[in-house]
Amino acid sequence: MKYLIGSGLLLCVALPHPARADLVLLDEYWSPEIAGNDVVVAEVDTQETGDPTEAKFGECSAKLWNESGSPNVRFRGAAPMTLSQIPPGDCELSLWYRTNGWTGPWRVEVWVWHEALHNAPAPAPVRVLQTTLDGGGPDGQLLADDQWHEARGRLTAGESYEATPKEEHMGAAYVWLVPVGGWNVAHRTYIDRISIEVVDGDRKGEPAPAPARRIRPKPGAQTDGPGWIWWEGEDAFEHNVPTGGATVPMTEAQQALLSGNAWLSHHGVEDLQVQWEITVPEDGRYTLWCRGQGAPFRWCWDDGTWSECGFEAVWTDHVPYQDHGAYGWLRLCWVCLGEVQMSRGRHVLAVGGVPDDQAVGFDCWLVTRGGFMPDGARRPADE
Ligand SMILES: [Ca+2]
Ligand SMILES: [Ca+2]
Repeated sequence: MKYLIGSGLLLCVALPHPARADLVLLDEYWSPEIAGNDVVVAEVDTQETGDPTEAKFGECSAKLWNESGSPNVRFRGAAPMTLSQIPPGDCELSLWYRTNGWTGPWRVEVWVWHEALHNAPAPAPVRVLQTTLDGGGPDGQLLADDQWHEARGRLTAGESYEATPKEEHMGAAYVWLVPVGGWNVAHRTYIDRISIEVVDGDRKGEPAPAPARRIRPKPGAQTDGPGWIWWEGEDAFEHNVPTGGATVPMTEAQQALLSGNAWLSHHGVEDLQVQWEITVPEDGRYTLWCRGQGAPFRWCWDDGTWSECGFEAVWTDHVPYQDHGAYGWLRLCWVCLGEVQMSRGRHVLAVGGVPDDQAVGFDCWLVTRGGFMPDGARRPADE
């Protein structure tokens, strides 16, 4: 995984406003990375299933089920924290669950990816915090009444805690649900909002960033202005970008930096392919602009020839988006891709050619017959 490093300029970033004391690790974007012990795991979108009780918070949760084995899953998310914010011994981890059968105790581990630890030839995430959850039943077992319950546990330091820098942001955070017992029990179990609360010590009561909310893509949507068309990266009508991952907005403050409060992004996609569709109201010569995170890509209109936005492309209007510690800032920025003659009617923009190990993000696009001065997520009509 590679990230483009910021320019080194000291940039002022608006502090997220205090909203709650819980640091939310997972809530509306569930990205299972490892699933073991025959468990099947999937992100649940209650807008699609039509059953709002399948999520405890917001509109999405994770669903785990197995006939044999036991539920063992590692989720990957972003890391909206430093370790200094969540000192072991002073913090409790909270997890909401709803199960119709599984009562085995669960251990939860927090793993992080950190550049400073990875001089090894095969770098890997490390375990920094852990706890065994009290599910509310006898001996801490989960309650299998198919109702939502909170399970909690006091976090202690994991094996790599001491060696991990405490003040730098993490590259990614992982939450690993590890069953302690209860094998071969058929069940269906939902998981929602996993968060950390500082319950003791000097940092108790400190505000944590407000968590992101789920934004629904509107494939084919566009905004028309005088001589320009603007559309969102997340509104692609066809793409192979998974939900979740280390680059989705995890906080409300991050969403505020994005046009439409969302982008089409992931920490690396094999053979990325995306298509957007727009309707051009009148013939003309348009200039194409893209707001993304600076990775190289190729693009093509309709069945035309492919053009290259390479490593030498000039990206401007850099806005820090997410601090990845030693990897530097993941940033939002604009690139001008030149002029294109477009006829009135429907056109398809295809993008591919992003290196597989490159974090990728497309926030929004603009074609305009006039000038354009990039200014974050501000549209031409806002000027
Ligand atoms: Ca949720
Ligand atoms: Ca967007």
